[in-house]
Amino acid sequence: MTRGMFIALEGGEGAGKSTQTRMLAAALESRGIACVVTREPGGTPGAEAIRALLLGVEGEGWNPRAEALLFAAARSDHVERLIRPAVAAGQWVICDRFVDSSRAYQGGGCGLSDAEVLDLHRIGSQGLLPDLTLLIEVSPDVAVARTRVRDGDAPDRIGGRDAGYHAKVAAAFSAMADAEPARFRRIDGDGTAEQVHERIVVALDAWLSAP
Ligand code: T5A
Repeated sequence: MTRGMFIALEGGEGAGKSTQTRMLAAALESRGIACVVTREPGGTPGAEAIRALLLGVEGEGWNPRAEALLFAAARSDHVERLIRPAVAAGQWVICDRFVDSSRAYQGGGCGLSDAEVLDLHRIGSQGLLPDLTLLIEVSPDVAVARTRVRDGDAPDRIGGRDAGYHAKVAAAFSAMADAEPARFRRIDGDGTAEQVHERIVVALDAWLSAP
């Protein structure tokens, strides 16, 4: 059996990752490629329980190091129980956010070093990286308009942080894509969902046309 593929979609709030994750999986399934669609934080019962701890707005929240540890713990369970077995079984795993979100949010946004975040990932998930990371980038005003339509005035604990925080997150994602061009593909997320989907299909051409 051939090994599957692990694709992560990344980007800031309202970039359209969840929408594009669903559209990509449907397009792959229509080509006969078996897909597993999942998300972070979450994807397994244990990781979903940690998600509720991280994103719920009750209580006083977490300091940046505790937050990073919780994301890493959720990811460890997700990788061990879902992602690695699915890829080993020949499936394509399409994941809405992965470790680069920790590097951007807990690193770029909260001030942990990239080395610290990657150390946690090495311990928790043996440093697993996606085969391909699609970074969806939208202008800040588009992101705000989209999240407002979806969340109204009730964002989650991290989505509700201020514009300065989200600008640091976007800059961190951009720097990662520049530093790792072999793994990242930058996708312009402005325009309709269908237009963005077409850009993703083009970016995947090399993998889809492989024998
Ligand atoms: N986090 C996560 C960390 O801090 N560290 C980590 O390690 C990880 C994994 C997760 C939060 O946790 C943080 C990041 C996040 O703050 P979440 O609820 O899972 O939060 O949601 P997000 O991933 O943040 O989802 P977003 O808010 O970023 O939205 P998406 O998935 O990018 O966007 P989507 O597809 O839900 O679309 C948003 C709205 O826009 C519409 C959709 O219909 C929806 O209403 N839309 C479009 N409208 C017009 N044109 C398009 N092209 C559109 N695409 C989507």
